[in-house]
Amino acid sequence: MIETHRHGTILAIQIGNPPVNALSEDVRRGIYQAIEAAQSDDGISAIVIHGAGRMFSAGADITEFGKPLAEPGLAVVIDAIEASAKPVVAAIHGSALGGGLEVALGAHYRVATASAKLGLPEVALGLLPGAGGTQRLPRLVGIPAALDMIVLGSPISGAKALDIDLVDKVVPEQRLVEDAIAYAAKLDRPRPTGERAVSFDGGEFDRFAEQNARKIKGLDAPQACIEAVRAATTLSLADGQEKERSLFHRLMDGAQSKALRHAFFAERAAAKIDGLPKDVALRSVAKVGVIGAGTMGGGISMNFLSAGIPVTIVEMAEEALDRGTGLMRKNYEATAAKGRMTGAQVEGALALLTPTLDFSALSDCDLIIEAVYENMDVKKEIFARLDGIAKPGAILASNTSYLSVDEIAEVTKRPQDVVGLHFFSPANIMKLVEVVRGDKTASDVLATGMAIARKIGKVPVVSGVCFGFIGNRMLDPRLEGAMEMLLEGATPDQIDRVSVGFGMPMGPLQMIDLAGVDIGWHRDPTRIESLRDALNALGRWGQKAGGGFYDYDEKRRPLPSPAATGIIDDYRAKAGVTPRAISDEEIMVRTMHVMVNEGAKILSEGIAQRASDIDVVWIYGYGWPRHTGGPMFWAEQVGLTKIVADLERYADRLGDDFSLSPLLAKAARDGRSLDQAKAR
Ligand code: TC6
Repeated sequence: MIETHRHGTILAIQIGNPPVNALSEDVRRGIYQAIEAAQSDDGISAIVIHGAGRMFSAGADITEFGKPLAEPGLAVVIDAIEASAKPVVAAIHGSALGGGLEVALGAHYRVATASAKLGLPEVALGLLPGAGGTQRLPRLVGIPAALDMIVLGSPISGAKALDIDLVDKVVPEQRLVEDAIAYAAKLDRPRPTGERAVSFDGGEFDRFAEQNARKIKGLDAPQACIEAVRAATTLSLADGQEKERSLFHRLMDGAQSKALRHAFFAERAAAKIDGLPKDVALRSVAKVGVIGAGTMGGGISMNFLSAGIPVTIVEMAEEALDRGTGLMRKNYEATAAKGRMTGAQVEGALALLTPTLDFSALSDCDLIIEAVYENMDVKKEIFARLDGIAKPGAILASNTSYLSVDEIAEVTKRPQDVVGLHFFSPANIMKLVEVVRGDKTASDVLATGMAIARKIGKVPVVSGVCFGFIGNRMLDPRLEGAMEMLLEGATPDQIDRVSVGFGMPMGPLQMIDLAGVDIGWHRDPTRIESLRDALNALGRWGQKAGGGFYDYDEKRRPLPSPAATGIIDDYRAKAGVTPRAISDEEIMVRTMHVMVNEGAKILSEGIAQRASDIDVVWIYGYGWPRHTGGPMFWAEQVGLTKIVADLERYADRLGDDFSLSPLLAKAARDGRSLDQAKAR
């Protein structure tokens, strides 16, 4: 775990705890003992702390959270580092995150590689840096930079860290330890961070709060982080740390941190595929083909281009191709205008794009993704053609959001090479990809699908084949519940407010307005059989048409719509429904609990491998509030018994299609989690 090496009079303490050098109990004890021993060793003049392997350290061992803390605690270790009578240098490569960066802040000097990542991401886990970070960082870099790093959790590079005086020297990676030792050899005294004063003018906190109000609203951890940093401006290091500790424990015991830590591990668990050998060899993907230059095809292509992978995009007509590539350029330029890309990067990405009308240009692609509209016949025709031209071993993927990947695969002579890669709209931004495992999908195709999705910065989740896969299948009862309650007397605003109040980016009806009220429906005014038909017949197709359930202002904010209300009232009257008052509780059950019920079915059928995969789908695909952990984690926190009781109470309003998931009922009855109930 901890190795020490002598280089003349310099002691190098090496942290070696793969894969991320987490500061587990043995690591903490090892560092502490090495620092203490060095104090009385006359042969040592200075100390260097560095990490073995990929990084300095990713911080506290998160798997130890929630258990009784084994001594020495991290704060004690870091205080010992700072109290060292011999100068201590932290030598940083890879990542120094959370407790890892706090160790470096306790050191007296810091050297880093230019590409190293330094950050305090605890806030993403619903915590604050609880080992002195909120007190030491402001003393080194000032309040504005400290607030950015601590409250927003944004990491910075070694090069940027040099600019803001967080590190003292930038050195090349291959000479990191050597240069740090040479640097340490020239130091003659320690320089404790805690003895520095914080410089500030008092206005920093208000300015920060004003600029970031939206990002931190309703979240416990950012508020506590601000309070802790504020303490650094008035209290001594020791008193500030006391304050920091009490805030840390309050967060650690709270529901939000528990959920956020769940989300962290859920995301990593999703990367693991049942029944797949861990060392399965991946297929190489050096060139990608995309069929369809619509919004989806264009968005999908951008992900690969941005990752430096060439894309051939195919359309049927010149006009559609030009429109699609034009939109990609526009999106890239908008990103550049926000300062997130340089002009050269935009041109570099677009230079990797080959637009063509020639289908056979796909013949040298390693991965071909079909992204045309949802129609089984069209998809079958495309896959049959693809089978004729794709090179042997190419992966043939469909971006279908509902249809059977197995049925699509059947039209080819290579069903083992077919997989679903379901991106979420807007595909260049949303992080989720459902990787759909067909009956015959080969292991290496599935593993490559997961790996390539990660390579382009996505969060992939494996789904089995069913109508709508994990995400959209759960969306259906949610949207249906919302539509029915409209008919029964609720207003769009009343329904959506419950979801938005819960923390969703938008309610179910706002979501339909965004996707298009007419998507999957018809616009024929002579066939009005549902509320949606009635809206479509009068041109209320959603945001794209200026309005659907809502009207929209120039900033695309939803406003109550007299026109939509008129259509709804009219349809309700024609349907002979007498409106009634609908409570927020009923809305909750009919838009959220029904999703949990569907999720439990998805789990019991093996469509999702584990409950937490469903959470990842909803967090990354639909903006489910991460601080509640995702729908299945949330349900388990509310209590499955309560979820079931609520569903049963409203059973007669849930429609004929509703049935309680036997797995959900069993888990509730036995007091077990859904995964446990499934395993039995
Ligand atoms: C803190 O420090 C608080 C201090 C106050 C104390 C009082 N602990 O992400 P990867 C595991 S809070 C335990 O796939 P990458 C991870 O689960 C901490 N385990 O790798 C996975 O395990 P699996 C603040 C950890 O190269 C494996 O390591 N720090 C930890 O894509 C590989 O991880 C953070 O929040 C950990 N701290 O990314 C940083 N970190 O293979 C959290 C990772 O069994 N970590 N694991 O599934 C990260 O952001 C990333 O892991 C990374 C490496 C950027 C360091």
